[in-house]
Amino acid sequence: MCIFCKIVKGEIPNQTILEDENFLAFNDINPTRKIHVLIIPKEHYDSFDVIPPKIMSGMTEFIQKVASKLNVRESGYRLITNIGNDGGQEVHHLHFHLIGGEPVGRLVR
Ligand code: D5M
Repeated sequence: MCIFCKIVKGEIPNQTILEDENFLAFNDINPTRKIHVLIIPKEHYDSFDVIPPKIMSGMTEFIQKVASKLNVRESGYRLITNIGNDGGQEVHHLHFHLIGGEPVGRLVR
């Protein structure tokens, strides 16, 4: 079973920010910004690339609730989802990184 499925099942501890029947938001173990939260569907999907589009509508609403709870909707924040090898994905259970709490900078090469 993947590490995030174990978190969903409560087999690995996490710092939960928000949870509902279908989604979970918890602090990244290795934060890159003042706020670094991972948002996942409880059901396992390998990545964004394979999710049924209908999952995203619930996920969008949930992410907005997480942003409200973190109080970053006015200041702004960045959402990232890494997909596959070139995308730098390490955990193969769909997750969005929500980073913020400070200016996160531009995407530059
Ligand atoms: O990012 C995977 C992210 O998952 C990475 O930022 C570390 C985080 N991670 C890994 N294990 C845990 C646990 N147990 N709790 C919280 N966060 C965790 P990726 O987009 O796949 O590169």
